[in-house]
Amino acid sequence: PGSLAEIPKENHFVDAGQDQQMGSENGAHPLDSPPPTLAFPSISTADFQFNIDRASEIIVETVEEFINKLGNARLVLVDLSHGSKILSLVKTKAAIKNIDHKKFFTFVGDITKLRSEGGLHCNVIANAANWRLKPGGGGVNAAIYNAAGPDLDTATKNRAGSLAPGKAITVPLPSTSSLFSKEGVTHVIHVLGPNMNPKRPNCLKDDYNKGTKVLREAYLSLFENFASIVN
Ligand code: AR6
Repeated sequence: PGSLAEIPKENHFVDAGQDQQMGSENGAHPLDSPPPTLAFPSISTADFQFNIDRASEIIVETVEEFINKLGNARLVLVDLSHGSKILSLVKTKAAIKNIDHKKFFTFVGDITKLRSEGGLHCNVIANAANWRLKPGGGGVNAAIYNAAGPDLDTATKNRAGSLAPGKAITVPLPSTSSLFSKEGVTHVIHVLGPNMNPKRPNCLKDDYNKGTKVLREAYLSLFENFASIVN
């Protein structure tokens, strides 16, 4: 079970899942390095309360626009649980659009433990950041800063002091960071999505015209940043 041969050859989008993915990577020749891979969380859909159905539409559209500019590189949408609504919506919509599942798939796991616990090597991970680029605050931001150690905060502060909604910024991780040594992550891309939560700064209230524009811009900026690392 879990061999590469079991992944259908046609363009049916499948959830690689942990077992299948582990098998395919472990089955690779030891000298083969895995293709450049960006793991990203669903931006804005938890603490920032962006509508999940609309977000899934935007993810699939922007992935489709970008996927052919990435060569052999891969994009992976990650969430913590098998019950994740965003993963299942995106999986369904990507299948309808016949997006190549070898280049884009969903994966269940902690984005800070993808290689050690999931057997999936992602050299770049995205963070759903806050505008001050501060550690903590819960969600995936807190998880990434905790896993990376103080190096990430230092390296981030060297690059920028804040981020505007819709923008992304690449931070190379020092090799002393445990996220680098344990997981093989060389870069973190911070992304600031639109905020629909009245308790957080810059709330768009219910303005989904603006929100959609900003979330699209956030993903395109994320993918551009990843492409610059890869090329
Ligand atoms: N691994 C993978 N996915 C995760 C993890 C993890 N360790 N933790 C959360 N997710 P959120 P936002 C998923 O709230 O909505 C922060 O406090 C989660 O299930 O982290 O953009 C920042 O400082 C969801 O699908 O980001 C900002 O202030 C996705 O990651 C604010 O929250 C994003 O959830 C940003 O809110």
